[in-house]
Amino acid sequence: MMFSSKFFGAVLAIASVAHAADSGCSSSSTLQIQNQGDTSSLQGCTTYTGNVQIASQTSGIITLNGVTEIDGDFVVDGATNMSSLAAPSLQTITGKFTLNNLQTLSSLSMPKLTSVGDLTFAGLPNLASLGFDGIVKQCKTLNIQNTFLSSLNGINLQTVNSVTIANNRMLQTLMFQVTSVPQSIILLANGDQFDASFPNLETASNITFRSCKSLSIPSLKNVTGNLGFYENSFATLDCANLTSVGQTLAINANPSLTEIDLPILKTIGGGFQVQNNTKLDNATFPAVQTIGGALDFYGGFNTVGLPALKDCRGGFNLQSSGSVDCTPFNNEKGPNSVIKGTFKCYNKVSNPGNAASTPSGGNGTTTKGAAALLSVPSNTMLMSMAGILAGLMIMM
Ligand SMILES: *[C@@H]1O[C@H](CO)[C@@H](O)[C@H](O)[C@H]1NC(C)=O
Ligand SMILES: *[C@@H]1O[C@H](CO)[C@@H](O)[C@H](O)[C@H]1NC(C)=O
Ligand SMILES: *[C@@H]1O[C@H](CO)[C@@H](O)[C@H](O)[C@H]1NC(C)=O
Ligand SMILES: *[C@@H]1O[C@H](CO)[C@@H](O)[C@H](O)[C@H]1NC(C)=O
Ligand SMILES: *[C@@H]1O[C@H](CO)[C@@H](O)[C@H](O)[C@H]1NC(C)=O
Ligand SMILES: *[C@@H]1O[C@H](CO)[C@@H](O)[C@H](O)[C@H]1NC(C)=O
Ligand SMILES: CC(=O)N[C@H]1CO[C@H](CO)[C@@H](O)[C@@H]1O
Repeated sequence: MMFSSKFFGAVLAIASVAHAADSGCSSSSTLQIQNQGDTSSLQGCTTYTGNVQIASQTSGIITLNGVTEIDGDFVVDGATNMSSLAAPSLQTITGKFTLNNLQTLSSLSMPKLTSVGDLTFAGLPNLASLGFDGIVKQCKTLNIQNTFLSSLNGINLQTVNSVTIANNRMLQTLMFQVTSVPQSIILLANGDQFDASFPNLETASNITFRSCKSLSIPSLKNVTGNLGFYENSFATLDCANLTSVGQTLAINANPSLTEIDLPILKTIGGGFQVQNNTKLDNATFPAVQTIGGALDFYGGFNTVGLPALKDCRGGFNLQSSGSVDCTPFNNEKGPNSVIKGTFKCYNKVSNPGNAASTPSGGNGTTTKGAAALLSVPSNTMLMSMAGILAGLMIMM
């Protein structure tokens, strides 16, 4: 084979361009982009090592051509006049990917993006869709707040450490395949029909679900920290596989809730709250044995059942405007019995409230307990001392 010198010349020219660009493919100082011209320094780089920032005065359309990986942070903050952002070849951002306070951004196109370090999108009132056609599957933290997004199509995480999705008023659906979230999941104040689904989620540290219309967490087994359901509009709360909550379990102010199914929940390490769910008639937890903190229930219940309860280490407050039967709980109170802390059980209360409130107009009993003394691990010596002290307190 023969090559013309003209051909070789062209090859050399391309090589030297590539070489020149290579030397600019890494920097310890942040690369500032103020207009489309400034993106040319990324164009010849397959991987750019360093942080890239689009300046706040940037306007119009910005396209990052060529680059497939940013090994660093990519931040766009306060560029209120930037309308469109594209990166046709970008697959990976290893650090932060932040889009913050971009008032006119209406188009985002990153069709090859699959992996991001920490994704934070906030204050994007005109961004209706993500433009991640390649589907982002990996992300350490995901935080999306105050956007116009109507779907998270383009994100389907197999692994993530924490998820916060809040105040996205157009967002009506979310489904993630994750099985374990080592830190937290927080979903709050999204669309009025917001349907959240975690079909494979088995464990997480802290979980808050607030103002969801429907929720599916069929595989959830353990929450090691807090688990809270607040102001949701679903009628049934179903956690068929949940066995333990490490800290507080709260089911509060869910106005449509009529049924709770936690059939195998056994252990709650902290407090247990079922409060102000105005349509909930029956709060029965067939398998709950241990409550490490206080039980604090109030509402309109006619039935409250804790048939397996063996150890409630904190106080017990049950106030109902309905006709709950306090007899089984009355029989379980006392420093050496099941319910160790301060005990209140009242029915027909006109305005039922939490443990700190004094029930009015109802019928029931209050018994001071020794909860404060029992925060130390149980041991017979301490238990009997607590018993004596509790006795003394009642005598005084
Ligand atoms: C956006 O454009 C408007 C009108 O041209 C200008 O007044 C404003 O300063 C620009 N904002 C930024 C952050 O550059
Ligand atoms: C879980 O929530 C508790 C209480 O807010 C907090 O102290 C703890 O750090 C959280 N854990 C994680 C892993 O986020
Ligand atoms: C619940 O747990 C059981 C036993 O581990 C398992 O067979 C079942 O598939 C789980 N259900 C869901 C929906 O994950
Ligand atoms: C009870 O829940 C409703 C929402 O269902 C809320 O508006 C109200 O403030 C709550 N009241 C108390 C005393 O928590
Ligand atoms: C209350 O709920 C439990 C568990 O779901 C059920 O077994 C029981 O029959 C219900 N009681 C009433 C009075 O509805
Ligand atoms: C309060 O409870 C006692 C004992 O269960 C019962 O005898 C009494 O009738 C009740 N009073 C009211 C007002 O419900
Ligand atoms: C840490 C913790 O509480 N682990 C429990 C998770 O749930 C399984 C049953 O599904 C228990 O066996 C673990 O002890």
